[in-house]
Amino acid sequence: MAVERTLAIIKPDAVSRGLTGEILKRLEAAGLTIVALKRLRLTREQARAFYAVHRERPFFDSLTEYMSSGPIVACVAAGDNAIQRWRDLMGATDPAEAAAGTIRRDLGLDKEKNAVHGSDSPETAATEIPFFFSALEVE
Ligand code: IDP
Ligand code: MG
Repeated sequence: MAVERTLAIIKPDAVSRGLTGEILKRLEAAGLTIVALKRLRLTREQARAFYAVHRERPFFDSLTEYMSSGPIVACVAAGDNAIQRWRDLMGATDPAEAAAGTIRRDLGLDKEKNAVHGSDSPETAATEIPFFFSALEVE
């Protein structure tokens, strides 16, 4: 299987609660490799651009306000089947519905403030990674 790359984000609710290390530890413990990493704060406009696919959804304004409310940690994780493996580690969107032992179940606050983001397909990863990282910044 080819090595894949996925964009992982530690969202503001998790960064502000000091969960960055715990989440990166889970990512690495699962055998994924961190090939790029940065901490930053999105502007409202940048958050709206990143989540543009959701612009018609009722939660778009709240989501983009929240995602620009404080610092995030963006990471490129690499490994065999990295996209699906990171989605499995994250768990379902709503922490209340996420499987036991997943990041969202253990650490998420609610369906919006659910601790982490992950690309959902190779096509999405191919646009989400360059949103945050230049080619020079990804190993
Ligand atoms: P995903 O992050 O599991 O891929 P998406 O459906 O792509 O879920 O939604 C993107 C993000 O929007 C979610 O991670 C969550 O933060 C937020 N979100 C999704 N659905 C809802 C909702 O029904 N209410 C509030 N926020 C939501
Ligand atoms: Mg999604």
